[in-house]
Amino acid sequence: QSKVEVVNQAAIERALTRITYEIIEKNKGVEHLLLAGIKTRGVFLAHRIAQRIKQLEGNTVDVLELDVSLYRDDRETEQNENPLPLSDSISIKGKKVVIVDDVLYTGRTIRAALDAIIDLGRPDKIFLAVLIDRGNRELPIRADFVGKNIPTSKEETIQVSLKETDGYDQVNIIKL
Ligand code: 3GP
Ligand code: 5GP
Ligand code: MG
Repeated sequence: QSKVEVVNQAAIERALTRITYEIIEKNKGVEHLLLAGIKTRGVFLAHRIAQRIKQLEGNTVDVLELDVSLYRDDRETEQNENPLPLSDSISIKGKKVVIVDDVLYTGRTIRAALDAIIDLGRPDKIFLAVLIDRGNRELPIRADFVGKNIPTSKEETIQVSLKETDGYDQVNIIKL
């Protein structure tokens, strides 16, 4: 097994800063913006983008925490679990939602996230921001904002470590 660092802490910070500028530019500001982080690391990345928006624009943008495991088409789920992943009281209607995740791979997680969000209301628009796009899509899904494209084979995985969950920021390719 080999482990190679592909993105260091400074590069992660810069990528998030660039993505934040891109989001602000694409939306012509941050009005009606809502960040939807996908658990676990997507939530922390969404909070970091929200912090940057606050610094740059002065506005507070809500961060919704999405748990899409119940919406996946390739996972067994308990029928009586609460299907609503919403951390209550945030309205989706008329919002420009930016889904935030750490790694984009087959696209099935994002498809599930779209289902989850649309179940909650009708947003004006949905964007996708990811820290790493590792390729190998199985669905017609693409990201609007990408930190870094890292083409991988099926034998490789991307290890994303973040301060909030792992104590440090780093992205590695793990080869089995
Ligand atoms: P995350 O919730 O912080 O994103 O899927 C559970 C965790 O395992 C995820 O953490 C993800 O980062 C990590 N993981 C590493 N490799 C893979 C992989 O190939 N597929 C999936 N689904 N998750 C992976
Ligand atoms: P997808 O549904 O696009 O195949 O995978 C996206 C989700 O699975 C992401 O939320 C991510 O956490 C996880 N995932 C898939 N492949 C990897 C990977 O190589 N590394 C990490 N860290 N997560 C992955
Ligand atoms: Mg993830």
